[in-house]
Amino acid sequence: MSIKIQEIQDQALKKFDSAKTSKELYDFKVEFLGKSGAFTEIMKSMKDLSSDERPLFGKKVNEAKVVLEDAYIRKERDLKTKEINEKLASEWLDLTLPGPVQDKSTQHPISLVLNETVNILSRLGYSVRLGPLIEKDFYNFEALNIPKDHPAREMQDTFYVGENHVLRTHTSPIQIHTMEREKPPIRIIGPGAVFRVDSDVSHAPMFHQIEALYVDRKVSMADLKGTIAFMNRELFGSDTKTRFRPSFFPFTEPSAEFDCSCPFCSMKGCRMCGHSGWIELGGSGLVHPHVLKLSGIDPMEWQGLAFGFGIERMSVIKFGVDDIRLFCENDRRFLDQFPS
Ligand code: FA5
Repeated sequence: MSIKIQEIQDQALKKFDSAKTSKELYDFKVEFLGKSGAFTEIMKSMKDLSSDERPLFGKKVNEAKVVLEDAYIRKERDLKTKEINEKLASEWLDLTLPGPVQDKSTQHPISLVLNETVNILSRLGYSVRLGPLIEKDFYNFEALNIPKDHPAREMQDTFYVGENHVLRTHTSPIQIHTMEREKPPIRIIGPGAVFRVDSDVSHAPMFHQIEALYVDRKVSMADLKGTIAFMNRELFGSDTKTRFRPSFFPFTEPSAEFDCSCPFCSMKGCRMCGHSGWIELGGSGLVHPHVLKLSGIDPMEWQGLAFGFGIERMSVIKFGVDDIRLFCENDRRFLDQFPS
């Protein structure tokens, strides 16, 4: 019997030694030491032995098992080390290789022009104020001298939010919020999104405006014209001309729309300026005395100038984009062309 045990042990050691992978080694372990392995089989023959022989037999089997367990652990450790080394050798990383190209983000063209315009007006002493996108009817219209049923409400197709609230149709309500909260002299700009029921190549349902308001003693149309002409020259180049056309806004008196000379054709006339040589930018005027009074400011002591313009229009001129709707489509092929 002892010879048989020795034979199995030798056989197992040989197989363990020949194993090339941990998996193969494990299979050999099962073959000899597993539940139905060679040692379990040989233990079955114990019943044929005399009671004197049995303890010695059991001892020999256990000794052989210990030898094999030790051999298994050693071989398994060697194979694992070998496998890790092979893996490290085949999967080595060249840290000197260039990394994957990162998608770099760019600023949205509207943000670029908005920030640039805010910077220009900041240099003239204007500081930023913001207002809510959903406005009370009062701030969007009535406080701006546009009472209910006034025909001027038709000028701006409005998205209504319930009875008394609207998505603001312009940034002019920021004028009112500021005059209610602050005492003159006031010199503020209010940038932000505005909404109108409007959509074609030069009109979007959501677009951006910047409002400017300056309230002080002896503010005149000369201040208004000088400020807007300066802003246009800074934005579009020193040879840019500015034109004012008499117009009507219920919250300013007198009122004027302002245009800049077309930079695409040097005022010869082209598709971008509708062959007129001029591109419309926004509305302006001296704050109506009634609006000052409604906001608690004495029009006999203080005067104000105000203007508001569309950032998308400015961006069209700045970047030569001829369809305003491209600005809100979020197409990376379009957006990636702008500087970061
Ligand atoms: C106003 O919104 C006045 N609140 C401006 C103002 C402020 C006048 C202060 C006097 C004093 P208007 O509706 O004209 O005015 O719009 C101003 C500018 O916004 C337009 O000249 C144009 O540049 C831009 N704009 C108007 N509608 C759209 C639109 N649907 N899509 C893109 N830009 C638009």
